[in-house]
Amino acid sequence: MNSNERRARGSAESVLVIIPTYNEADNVEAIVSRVRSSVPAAHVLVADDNSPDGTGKIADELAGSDDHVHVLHRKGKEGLGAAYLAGFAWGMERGYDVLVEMDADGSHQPEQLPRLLTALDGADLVLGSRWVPGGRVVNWPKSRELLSRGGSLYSRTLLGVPIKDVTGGYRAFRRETLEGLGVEQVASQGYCFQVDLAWRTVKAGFRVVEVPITFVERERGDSKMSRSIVVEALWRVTAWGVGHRLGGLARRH
Ligand SMILES: Nc1nc2c(ncn2[C@@H]2O[C@H](COP(=O)(O)OP(=O)(O)OP(=O)(O)O)[C@@H](O)[C@H]2O)c(=O)[nH]1
Ligand SMILES: [Mg+2]
Repeated sequence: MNSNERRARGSAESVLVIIPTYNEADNVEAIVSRVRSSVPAAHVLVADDNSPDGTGKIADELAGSDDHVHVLHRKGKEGLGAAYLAGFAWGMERGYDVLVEMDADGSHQPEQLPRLLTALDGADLVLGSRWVPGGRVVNWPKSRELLSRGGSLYSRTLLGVPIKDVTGGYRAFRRETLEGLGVEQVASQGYCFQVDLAWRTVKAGFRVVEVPITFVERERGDSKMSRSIVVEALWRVTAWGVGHRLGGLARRH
């Protein structure tokens, strides 16, 4: 059944929660079960990049005993952005109405997903936001908070996107939004991937709403955050911002 048929029948929208994983063997089972109990109607897609620690095998076992859980096995580590693009394509081919991004490490609490989905009634993209009133971060050192707040402020100012938490990765997209963005051309990874999608969404004229979330720093497993991810975000956002501003000037003259 495609989304139009589903809508015509008046049934609830179908939701796919995409969870990219790389070496999340200690986290994958807990996050999947928390999503399943928080929003029982939602389906889950684990997009695993052939994790050496066996995350993909655990995900297969979960999928084997629950028809709402699916696994997309990818051949190797290609980054967060590539895993999401493959997950979006998988979900859109199967006609899901709503596609959700969620980290595997528990930072994005599945218990707050209903809040994002409710806000999607009046939006085309909902961002779980740490930096709007009511949003917060648990267990982060001040340095990490400064990096995140600074990254958002820099991107927001340079690109002119009216979003407080533009690097966050807890999001719910309507499928029509993704269809309207030309996501297949997105090459960015990491934080930059999130900025890129948010910026494209704003430029395309879609409605973006931020809802406050409590972001909890990972307790188990290793971070994949690296200096290169931060550097990539910095140079790409700077290049886009300069291009955007020069384009604006050229149009005015
Ligand atoms: N499939 C896939 N998933 C990835 C890749 N890199 C990161 N991830 C996943 O993307 C999510 C976010 O990565 P994290 O390592 O938590 O990055 P972060 O939240 O910036 O860093 P921490 O705050 O230290 O957790 C996690 O679910 C990771 O397993 C990748 O190359 N491929
Ligand atoms: Mg994390």
